[in-house]
Amino acid sequence: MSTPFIGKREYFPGIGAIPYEGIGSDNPLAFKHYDANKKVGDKTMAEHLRFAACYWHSFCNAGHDPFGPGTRVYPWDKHASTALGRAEDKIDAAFEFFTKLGVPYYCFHDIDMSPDADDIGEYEKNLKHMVALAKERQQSTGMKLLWGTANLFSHPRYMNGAGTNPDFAVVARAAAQIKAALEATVELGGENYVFWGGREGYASLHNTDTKRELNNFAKFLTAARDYGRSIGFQGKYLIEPKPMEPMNHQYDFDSSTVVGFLKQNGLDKDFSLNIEANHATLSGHTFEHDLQIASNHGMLGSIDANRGNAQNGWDTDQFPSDLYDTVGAMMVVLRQGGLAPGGLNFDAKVRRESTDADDLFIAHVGGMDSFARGLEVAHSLLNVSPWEKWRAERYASFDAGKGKDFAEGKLDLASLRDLAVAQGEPTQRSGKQERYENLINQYLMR
Ligand code: XLS
Ligand code: CA
Ligand code: CA
Repeated sequence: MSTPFIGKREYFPGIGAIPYEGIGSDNPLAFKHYDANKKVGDKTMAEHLRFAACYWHSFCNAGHDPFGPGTRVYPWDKHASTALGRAEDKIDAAFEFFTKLGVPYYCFHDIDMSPDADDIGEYEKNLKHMVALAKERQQSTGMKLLWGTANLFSHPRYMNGAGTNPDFAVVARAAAQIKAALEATVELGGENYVFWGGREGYASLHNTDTKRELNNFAKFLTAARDYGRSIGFQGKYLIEPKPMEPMNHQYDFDSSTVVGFLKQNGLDKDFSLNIEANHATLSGHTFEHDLQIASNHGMLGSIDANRGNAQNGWDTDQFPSDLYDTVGAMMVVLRQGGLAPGGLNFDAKVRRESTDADDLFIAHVGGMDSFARGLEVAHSLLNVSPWEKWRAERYASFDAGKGKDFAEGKLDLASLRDLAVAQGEPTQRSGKQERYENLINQYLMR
């Protein structure tokens, strides 16, 4: 992370590289917990957390909502007279921001970085041009690409889905974009490639053949996987579950649903999951639940770090600031031995009312600090506190003897019945939930 400002002009004047100042500091533009080189266990914070910033919310979204236009005027949109010129300015702003913030990774959709076009040749040409610039900037700053993806949900042609569209012409059109986005990801050394099935679902069952759409979806993903491998993509493919919004129902509903779909279609070796906090809560789970289920299958690949809003349940994509969430998430990540080659991508946006240039920095600083503190607390809970011992004791009856035989599938129902008779009424065992809740608070406040 050498030069904080590399473009034609500076877009965030007055803001330098964000320093670590520790918890005594009240400087909003300094880290209080995230100290990139600090060791937690055998890895540094930077190695554990693998932070990424995203292109779409921070550089493309000016704060529009269904009731009004954007509230922020972006300086990178003001100078150039062509879409390509504005994209070139935007890439300067993006890399200036990434490097000043000190995140090692970024993520983008094809048309965040490069102007879209209905003509496929023009779209591909634009993307190649922008990817060449991104490559130069990656080389001069040391920034890396956590994942690339294609936006198959914004253009009106995708209103009925992309890979699951009832019209084959749209499926093929979507494939053209995935092909280009995979090539871009390979060219930029992307470590993962994400599929978020934004409109892969339905608005109404009346007109939808779900069996056919799901079969087509599997063929679409298989073709994408094979093409990526054929051009040298060695990273993980990631499906990002979300239960609804924009559709009434989305096929990639939650971790369990996606794991089942991948296994059913022979895709589970190449694909893992990218879990977004706000999508997990939309599906009626907690963030930690969806992380844990993916991890149980060895398929927790990466995380989109954000949070929803308890008052309305929408996909509000707020920056993560809830320490209970980050502790819970990092417990899952640490138990599975880390996230690499995935990372923690801030798929989060500042509020529509947050209109100053420094708000984008403040929001990311808060998210990074929240996960850094979550990491430290989770590490202590797992390695210092009695948490793991208590949890193991709860299941100790399966560690030896007949309980072990049962867990290994060696006991039939009749022998279980005879054992029940011999042992008599089981002794009541408290779940002791409050003891764990108190332990989290105790370590959070240390
Ligand atoms: C939208 C999704 C999207 C994916 C990438 O809700 O979170 O941004 O992460 O297409
Ligand atoms: Ca996301
Ligand atoms: Ca979201």
